[in-house]
Amino acid sequence: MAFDVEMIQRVYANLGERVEAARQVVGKPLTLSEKILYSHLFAGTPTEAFERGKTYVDFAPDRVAMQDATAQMALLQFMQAGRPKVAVPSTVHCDHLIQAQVGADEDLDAAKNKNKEVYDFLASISDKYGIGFWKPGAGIIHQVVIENYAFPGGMMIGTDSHTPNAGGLGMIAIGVGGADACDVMAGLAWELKMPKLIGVKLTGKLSGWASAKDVILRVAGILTVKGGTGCIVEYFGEGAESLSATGKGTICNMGAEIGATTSIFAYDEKMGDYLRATSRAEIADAASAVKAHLRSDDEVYADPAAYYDQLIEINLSELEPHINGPFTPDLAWPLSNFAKAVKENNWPERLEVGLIGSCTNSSYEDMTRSASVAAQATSKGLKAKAEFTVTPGSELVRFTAERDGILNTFEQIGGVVLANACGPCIGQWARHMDDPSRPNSIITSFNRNFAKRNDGNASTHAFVASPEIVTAFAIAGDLTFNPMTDTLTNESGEQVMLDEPAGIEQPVKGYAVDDAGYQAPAEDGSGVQVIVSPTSDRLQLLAPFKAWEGTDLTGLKLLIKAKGKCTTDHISMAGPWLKYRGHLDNISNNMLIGAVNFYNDKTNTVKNQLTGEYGEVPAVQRAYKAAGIGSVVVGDENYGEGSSREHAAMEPRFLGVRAILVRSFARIHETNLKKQGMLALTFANPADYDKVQEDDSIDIKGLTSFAPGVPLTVVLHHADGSSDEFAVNHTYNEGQIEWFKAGAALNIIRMKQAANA
Ligand code: MIC
Ligand code: SF4
Repeated sequence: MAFDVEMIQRVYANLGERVEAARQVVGKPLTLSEKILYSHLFAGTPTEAFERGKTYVDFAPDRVAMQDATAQMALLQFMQAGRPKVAVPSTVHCDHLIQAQVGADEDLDAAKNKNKEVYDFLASISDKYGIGFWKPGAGIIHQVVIENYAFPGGMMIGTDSHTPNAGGLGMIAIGVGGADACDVMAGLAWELKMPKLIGVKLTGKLSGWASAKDVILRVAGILTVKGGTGCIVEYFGEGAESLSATGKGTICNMGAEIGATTSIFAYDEKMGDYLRATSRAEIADAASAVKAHLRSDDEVYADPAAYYDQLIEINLSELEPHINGPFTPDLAWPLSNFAKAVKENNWPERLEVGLIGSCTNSSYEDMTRSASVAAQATSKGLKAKAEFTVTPGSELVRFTAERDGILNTFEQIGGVVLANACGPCIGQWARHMDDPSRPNSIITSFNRNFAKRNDGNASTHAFVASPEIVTAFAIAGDLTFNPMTDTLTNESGEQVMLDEPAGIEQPVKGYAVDDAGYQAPAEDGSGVQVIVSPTSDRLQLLAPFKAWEGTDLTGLKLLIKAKGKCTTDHISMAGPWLKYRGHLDNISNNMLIGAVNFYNDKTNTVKNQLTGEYGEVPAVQRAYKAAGIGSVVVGDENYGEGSSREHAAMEPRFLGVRAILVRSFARIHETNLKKQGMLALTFANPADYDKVQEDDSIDIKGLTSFAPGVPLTVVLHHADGSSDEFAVNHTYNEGQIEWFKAGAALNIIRMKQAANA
């Protein structure tokens, strides 16, 4: 399975020279992010400086990681590129399609049965193209990557928005759509706008109930879900050095929730410890030898304000545990204010389920800290009053935690250990509830808590916290409980308190695993058959999207004007729909069904302008498509925030939507739209959103002279005969305009590949 030592040595061999060249062209000391970015230019040694937040840069990432729910579409696209093998080390991880129902073993067996066709497809396509395959049960992509592949100073992309988890090991790891992964696997450059940099200085040291998770919960409160857009968040300071590598990973992981491009920590002893504990001493040694290049220059640390575009300082010694939610991860409550907030907002006080683990929080340290709380419950005569589930992030963690009696400690208070998979984090949860419409509260140690995310129920109030806080709350069964100040009544009627958690960063006896679940690809995969049945309802080979017709677009219908938050979960829901992630036609039946229609405040009910009747969004759009009429989707701020799933861009493209016009976009989604040949436009004047009316026909003008930095024009023809005309902005560069013209970026790759063949 092994990490690619030679590749890492190559990166380190070039590092010194490239960093020095970058320092020359930039003309000042460098931050860590700049060092890594400039040493991964597609063109090799840096010869010019790039303006942050402005210039598009071509990069050459070292690795690609994909999870099963996004890999299907990524690899269906890769098949079209016409290459015999992937150009960089790549892996597939089977984690998203396992539903939590009863417990680990039964659920894993059920998933293997139910998803056989998809697993067979992923295994065979991996085998053919030289991709490492992690079987169902092996673990969640980000945990497996940090345990096996992440390395300080490296750069990777992954088809999942929480790819930045690898920043815990000092890697620039960025979440992308499958089409981007496809480019890199095809040996092409990967393009990104040079990110801005947010510095977070951590002083002091964590103590008591506070943990690494609380750092990011607090940062999310400060920056909000949009605050990291277009930025890399770089953590530094003595506080940073005191955090374990996996704690750092948790912080970087959840940077996705503030829209950050990625987050990162400099190489330090804690990373060395983790690399050694996970059998990668060679990498620790190699990294130590170049450690000056794996941190910012001293001048940066001495005067950070001069080098970062924004600077935040957090004193870990004063940091309280936080609980964020409900419904959005940036609603941050310090523990001491939380009970009051629960009461004032009338959130259901009774806690029904506490869920720990996931890719965000299932390190050995997390497990031991939570287990120390659970063990006290047992010794003090308490049991978990709420349901309590534990999701290990990988088989390595699970096996080790079982050996060390940790899982048993959870089971003693009523905990149920689920499969090493996403499960309840992504709606793969058969929750046992009398009445799903009843307002209720759950708390997780995961990262996201948008409405319906965990169990599909809009009435579930989901809160996010550290695993030790979740464990304490599950024991209390009450959201107004504060483990730092409150007592609980035990089985003998006595008042008892929970002591502060205590954990161990690395297992004393070392990590252990029987079968990690890895399958290496064939040396020569040319004879391997990739199986896609033509009658499958889960997999469908792709047909290329049509090229642009060469004219302005006129007479488009407004499909929906989405109101408020419209995340990728609203655009292409997960949960039950994960099943169709490899079948574009079938999954398109979920397009925008979660978005709220501005005109009637309802979901999945929009006016069909051809009949005047209201129908479901996908059905109305299919009616436009059948009539040969294009349409436009209008949205609000941060449209498409959340996940990297490109289905949210491919579905509208496939069904004939021509433009997405919003107040602002989330980065990954905007790129996904561009890649698929869709027009991604923003109102030059955000107030023009209000001019859009339900019966509008829409023209988009200026496409024949479509050029970088030049706004396009939108004309709204209202039903009463009046019209409005205004400018709309875009961020397409030359190359991206070519994608639009060709119908999709992939069409260009295919043409190039054919020309080379
Ligand atoms: C998520 O956490 O929302 C997911 C499911 O992992 C997604 C990817 C997906 O939609 O498949 C993500 O974060 O990118
Ligand atoms: Fe899986 Fe949840 Fe992590 Fe996404 S955030 S990779 S769904 S565990």
